Amino acid sequence: MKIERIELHHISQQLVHPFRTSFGTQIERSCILVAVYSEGLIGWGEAVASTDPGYSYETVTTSWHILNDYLVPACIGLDITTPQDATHHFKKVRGHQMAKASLENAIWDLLAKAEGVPLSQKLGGVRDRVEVGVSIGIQPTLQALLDRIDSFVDLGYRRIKMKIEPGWEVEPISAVRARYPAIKLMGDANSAFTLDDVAIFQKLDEYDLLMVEQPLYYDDIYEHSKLQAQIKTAVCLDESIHAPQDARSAIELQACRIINMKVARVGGLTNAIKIHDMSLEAGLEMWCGGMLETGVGRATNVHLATMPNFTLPGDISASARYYAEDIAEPIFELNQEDSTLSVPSGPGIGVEVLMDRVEKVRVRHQVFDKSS
Ligand code: OSB
Ligand code: MG
Repeated sequence: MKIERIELHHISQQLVHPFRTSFGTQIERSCILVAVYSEGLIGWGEAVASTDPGYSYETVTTSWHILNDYLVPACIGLDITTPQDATHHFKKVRGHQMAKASLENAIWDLLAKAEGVPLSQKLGGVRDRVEVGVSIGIQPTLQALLDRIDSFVDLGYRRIKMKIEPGWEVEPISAVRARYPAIKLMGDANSAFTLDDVAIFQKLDEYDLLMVEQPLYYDDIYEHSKLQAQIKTAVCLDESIHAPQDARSAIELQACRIINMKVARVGGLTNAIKIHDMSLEAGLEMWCGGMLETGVGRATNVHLATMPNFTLPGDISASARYYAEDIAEPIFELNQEDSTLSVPSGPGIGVEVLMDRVEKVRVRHQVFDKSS
């Protein structure tokens, strides 16, 4: 298929509830929607970098720059039969995995649509519902935390992730565990601790957590291996895994027992599949992380999570947990009886982007075609 046209839509939407992590509070959520046109079809992908470089060095501005000046010009006019025919040209750019992923994932969607199959089928997915949980930000008080968790448990969520940071760890986790003795519970530190804090994690061993996510430095693998050796709870790596090479290091150093797979963080679905297969072979468990995506990125995640080694519930909550009005339809709703989302069965990612909604929240737009 010839890539005839690519459009970038930078949009900005209000979250229904502020989201506080150890690296900051988000209330306004920006992203770039990437649309790839060929033979009357449109493939969609989402660049998930935030406004600020708090989670990653990438921002919505750097993603725009890398897409606009390098990745999109390298793709326009290409004749492709596989996503790699396009991503091969991304090698000229180091890093910027979120920018790369948005365009690569749009191409996967386009090719799946051309074949008339759901993206999950192209990925070798094995389920039509994926288990999900909810990620809960740091709250002003313990009572506010318990109230917020109650509201999500009432909605049917059966796995709770709490954001933690120094001073907000043992006490809130013990309070939630006391209230919900059997719920699947975990903490995500977003790199807020150091190896000097081992005693805190040894204390957390008492609360039967599914895992602790990214406790240490955001690019570290080695020190996580030192921590994992001293605690019973499984360490899960998020920020530190950017590529299959990082997963290899983590496996060989026994730095974690679980990987949070964010397709955006690893540069797209091709790398996601490689890391999936490496983890399966090494006996590491895996789950699908989230970046507060719109319906486009959420749909990609739901398809990805159908792959066999996604053995733990993902951070892919229902659309209404994030946005009052989403830019794609149908929105994702929680199946309350089993805390799952259903995988769309149509071609590609299986959701339709609502252009009138996109235009309403759009702050920047760029069109590239063969002649430009
Ligand atoms: O660390 O997993 C994270 C959101 C933005 C940036 C980083 C993270 C998160 C989440 C929310 O935890 C996941 C979601 O519900 O999309
Ligand atoms: Mg995380």
